[in-house]
Amino acid sequence: MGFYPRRGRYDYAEKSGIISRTNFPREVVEMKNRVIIFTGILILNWNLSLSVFAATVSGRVQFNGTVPEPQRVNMNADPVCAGLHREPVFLQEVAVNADRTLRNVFVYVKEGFEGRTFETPAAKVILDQKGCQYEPHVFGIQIHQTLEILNSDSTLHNVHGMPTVSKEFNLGMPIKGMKLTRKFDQPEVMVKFKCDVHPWMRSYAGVLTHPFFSVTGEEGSFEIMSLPAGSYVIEAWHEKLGTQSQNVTVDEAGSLNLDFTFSG
Ligand SMILES: [Cu+2]
Repeated sequence: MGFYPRRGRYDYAEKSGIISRTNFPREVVEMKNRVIIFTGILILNWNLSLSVFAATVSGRVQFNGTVPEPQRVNMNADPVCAGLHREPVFLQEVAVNADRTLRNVFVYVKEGFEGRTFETPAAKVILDQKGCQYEPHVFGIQIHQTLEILNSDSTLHNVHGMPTVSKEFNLGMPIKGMKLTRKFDQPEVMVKFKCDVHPWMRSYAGVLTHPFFSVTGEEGSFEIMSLPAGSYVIEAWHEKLGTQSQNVTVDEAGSLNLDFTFSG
């Protein structure tokens, strides 16, 4: 460790222009190299813990109780909308699959990433107005990520985004093929969208700081992948049946099965 007392001398010599940094004695260079290698290993370990050694939390959302009668949507107020459907259209509020699992449940990490920041995905999220319905009915998006709102119908839609912590917007989209984009600055579960022309149209966005979310579909299943080892609160949200949460701890490369049951 003889270089410590000599360090000041070399610092002085370097600042004075007597020597250049490349003329440092071998032990100083070796020590610097060791620090660089050690830092590199630390960064590598951190990245591995976020990618290779990451867990998956998956499961299903069950519905327990009497399945409500599906509510048929009456689109006669707008003949264009009515003309777009040959088959009856039903509200998507409590959508129970044949195996009694529940669709349109937003499952996400509610707690566990406080103080962490995540890259904004370059991919945009698309909210389509098609057949006078929103597609998707429930979705997730990260803060600052682009939301593209489309009108695929030959009729006027008025998309009314109703966040409470970000800026509300209310925009007429009269032309088929029209697009507009919006971003949310703050996380919020959930942001409601409605159409002021067609009162049956509803959509809900879970706006998060991170990408760890999933929405249940035809099999009522969800999957949250690439979750770093740690302890989290996982919440399941349903627009009519409320929320439920569970505490989980996942280790490196672990997989965890988690089920939720909502009662109707
Ligand atoms: Cu509309």
